[in-house]
Parts: sequence; structure tokens; C-alpha cells
Amino acid sequence: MPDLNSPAGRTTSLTGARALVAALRLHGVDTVFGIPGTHNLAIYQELDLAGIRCVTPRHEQGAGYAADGYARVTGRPGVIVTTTGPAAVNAAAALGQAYSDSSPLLLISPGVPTDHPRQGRGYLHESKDQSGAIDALCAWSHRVSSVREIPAGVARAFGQFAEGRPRPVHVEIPADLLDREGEARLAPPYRLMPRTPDPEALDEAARLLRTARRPGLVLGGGAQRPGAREQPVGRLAMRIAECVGARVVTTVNGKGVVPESHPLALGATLHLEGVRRWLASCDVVLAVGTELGPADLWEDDYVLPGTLIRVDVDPGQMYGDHVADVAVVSDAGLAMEGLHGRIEQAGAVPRPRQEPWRGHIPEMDELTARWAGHIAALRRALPQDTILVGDNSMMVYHGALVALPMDPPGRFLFPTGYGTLGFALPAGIGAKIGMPDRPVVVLAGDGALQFSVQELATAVELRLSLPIVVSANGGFGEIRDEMKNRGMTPVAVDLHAPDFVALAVAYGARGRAVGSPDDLHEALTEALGAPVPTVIVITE
Ligand SMILES: Cc1ncc(C[n+]2csc(CCOP(=O)(O)OP(=O)(O)O)c2C)c(N)n1
Ligand SMILES: [Mg+2]
Repeated sequence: MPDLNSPAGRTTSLTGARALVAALRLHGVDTVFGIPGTHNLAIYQELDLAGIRCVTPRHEQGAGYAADGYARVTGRPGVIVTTTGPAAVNAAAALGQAYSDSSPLLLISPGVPTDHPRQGRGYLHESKDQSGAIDALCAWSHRVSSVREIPAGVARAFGQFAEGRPRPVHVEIPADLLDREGEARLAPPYRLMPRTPDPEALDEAARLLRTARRPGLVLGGGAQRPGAREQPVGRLAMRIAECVGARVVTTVNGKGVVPESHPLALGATLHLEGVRRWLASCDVVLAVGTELGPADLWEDDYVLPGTLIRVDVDPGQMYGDHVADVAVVSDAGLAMEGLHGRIEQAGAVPRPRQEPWRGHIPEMDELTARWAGHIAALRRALPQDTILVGDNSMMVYHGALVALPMDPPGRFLFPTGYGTLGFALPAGIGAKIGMPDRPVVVLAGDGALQFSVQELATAVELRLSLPIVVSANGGFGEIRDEMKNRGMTPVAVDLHAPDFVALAVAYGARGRAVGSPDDLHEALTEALGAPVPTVIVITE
């Protein structure tokens, strides 16, 4: 095979599949998540020749979430390779999730051949408009029309990840192009300098924060630095908070950016009414890298009466639901550095500290009481640098999200905006592949786990040390409660579940049922040291 390390930018005659894989390698891709099929054999052949690691989850949905978990913890784009039609669409929910959570995913799929009329001719895996269907869910989806366009498509994808919010994209390659020779120019990756803040906007923001009576900070996923032991934005945010006497709350995707054990930190609790009330009472709010979206606020029409300073790399955020009074369109780190410098230079502001938060938010105890014992056991058992990967289950958003304070470098991966189920196990697998030296723990309900339980096979095959904590409550507990709350008789929510311990063992994993928090603590400690995944079932 030709030397794929040859200088970028040279025009060479390559097959489409080879051009694709050469472009991926040029952009530093060494791992892909996907499933082979009739139409992508040429891609797999080239991936293998190029020494790129091919991880095979058992469903393309799992490949998508695994790529997402990998991307969130490493900051490197997660690459998914599927075959045509149903395979590509199976991965689409993961793109939707990554779109709402700003995760850089590249889905590569073959499509019907270039000369195919796409009018229902019975071609294998045929769709009327595969890239059109996926386009509706991600930043963009593009069907290339020549070999030459393949490396350009990959380069464009990586460009998209580096500018603004990193959001998922799809490149469809007509199946016939994969084996066809064509002239291709391997586009070198380009480096973008971080967007710098407007100094005047920073002056104004610093003045507002220093003179505020009751300042508040909100940090979102845009404040995270993947893989970082040090979270510079979080550190600067806490220094600013201490200077001006502000409390700091994070969104779900921002959890772990600041030390949640700090007296000024409120954790990831925007969904609690007491916290929303406090934020609405702030006269100045600094929001960094967040949509301030309803999926975090659990309220559609939330109003922030105070003066709003927004820091975001995406100019579109300035005019979202909450319009910025002071707009700082910038890299979060540079903006916070500038802001901190200005505030510190002016000296600390003498003012009474805002009250400590714990015990002042009544509904926190109510909603988390059920999980408090088990979450405390998790907290005791888990090292500080644990990556928790949660699913859309009550134990996660009523339990760990609120009651398990995280200090950096802890990370919390959760499918927030799009709110999918089946995320945690495959995303946990991807996170463990991306960060093999960090403890990764999966938390899922019995409902959520069954959306992707077959990925246990993937985790066993890869011999991942991965505790998977399952809360078993006989089905869709949240939906059961919502039905009761609207006065209806619960329907379609009480579900048969397998014996998860036996299922784990059948897959080649370890399995254990626990009752008390002490049992959970012991099981987790053991599982963290085990060379294979362990399913730990909490029975209620
Ligand atoms: C893909 C998808 N399908 C359906 C839903 C709707 N939904 C939200 S929570 C939930 C129940 C989840 O059950 P489980 O994981 O067992 O958690 P529990 O509520 O029992 O704690 C369902 C069905 C969803 N969020 N995503
Ligand atoms: Mg359940």
C-alpha cells in the first residue's frame, strides 16, 4: 500500500476507501467504533491495513454512544463507521444526543451508488435520502460525489469540531466510490487559534460583577476541558466567585468543573426550584458555555431578571432564550482569564458572603432521600478522578447528580438535552477506552440498561474493568410516577426484567445483587479492582 504518512497536500491516485482512511489518519484518528457490512468492506480493509483500532459494539446505537463517551473524555472526535441504510440510521439517535450536548462525532457510512436513482429499486439497504434523514439531527450531513471529495469531507468535519460548539456530522460515501480509483488531495488539518474575547466587553463584565449585590455564576459543558486534571475555567471561576462573593452552579454537563465541596458551589442543581429561585434573585449572572436550556432548568419559561453576562464560543447563544446584556463571544478559558485578571487587579469586594447552600434547598432532601444511602456508598467507594456515566434514570438525576458532590478531575457524563435512554453502558465503554487509567462507573436504571444491554458483550470482550450499577424497580419508574401525577392508571410501565446477575454471568461478566449501602460499597470496591465488567444490581 502507498505510504499514508506521505506529506499532506499532495494529489495522489487512491481508491475512495483508501483516501478516507488516509484522511482519518492525517487527522489523528486511531480508533473507530462501528459494525462492518456488505457495503463498507473496503473501509474495514483499509482501517485494518492502516492499523486503526476497530471497536465493534453490538448495535450501531452502541457504537454512537461509545464514540460519544470517548469524545467527551478525550476531547478527540469520536468516529463511527456503519454500513448503509438501517445501520446508519441506528446510529442517528447518538448524533442527536451529541448535537444537544456539543460532542464531536463523525459518522461515516456508505450510501447507494452514485448512479442509483434512489426511487425504491430494491437495492440492499436502500433509502430515499439517507443523508437527508440524518442531516435533520446533526450539524450537517453530506453525501460526497467523487473520490476527491472524500478527504475534503473529513477535513471539513474536523474543521467543524474546532470552530464554535463541536457538533456531530455525517459523511456519506456512495458505495461504488469506495473501490473506485480517483485523484485525491489529502487536506492537511488546520489549526485554529482560540477565539479571543472583546476587551471592552470584559471591562463591562468585570465592572458589573464587582458592583453586583448578589452575583451568580452558571458554568456549562463549554467550561469543561476534556481529560484535564486541572480545569482552568473552573479554577478561575472559583477565584472570581471568591473575589466578588458569588455562588456558583453548574449545568449537568458542567458537573465536576468546579469543586462541589466548596462552600460557594451549589453543584449541578439548576433543576431544583430553590436554586432557580436563588438564580432569579441575582442582580448579575455570569453564564459560561451554557445554553441555559430547559433540559437543565426543568422549566420552559424560566426568566432571569438580573443583568446577564454570557461567555460562549458560539455567537448564536447570545440571542437564545436568555439574551445577553453583555456578550463575550470567546474561548471560555481566555475570557475567564481576562475577567479574573481585571477583577483581581481591582481588589476583593468587601460584602457579606451569601449563605451556605446545604440545608437551604428543601426539595433536595425530599427528592434524593430515596437514593441518599446508596449514593453516599458510591461516594465513599469512588476515587476522586472517577468518570461517572449516567443514564436517564431516577437514581442518576435525582440521586448522583445532586447528592454526589464531585471535585475536579471527576467527570459526569449524561445524555442531557436530547435525553436518550441506553447511553450509559456504551458511553462508559467508550470513556474507558479513551481513558483506560481512570475509574469509569456506569449508572443505569433497569429500563435504560435494556436499551443497550448487549454491549455487555463488548465490555467483556475488551476486558474492561467497568462497574455497572443498576437500579431495578420493575420498569419505567419515572414514567410510572408521571402517569400517577396526572391522575391516570399506570400503563405500559411495569416491565419484566431479566435476572441481571445471571445475565451478566452469561455474558462473561461478574454479577452481584446488593441490598444495603454497605453491600454496594463492598461490591463497588471489588468491581473497581476486577479485570472484567461487574453488574451490580440494587434491588429496591
Ligand atoms: C430513547 C428513549 N425512549 C423513551 C424515553 C422516555 N423515558 C424517559 S425516562 C424513562 C424510564 C426509564 O426507566 P429506568 O431507566 O428504569 O429508570 P427509572 O425511571 O425506573 O428510574 C422513559 C421510558 C426516553 N427518554 N428515551
Ligand atoms: Mg426502572
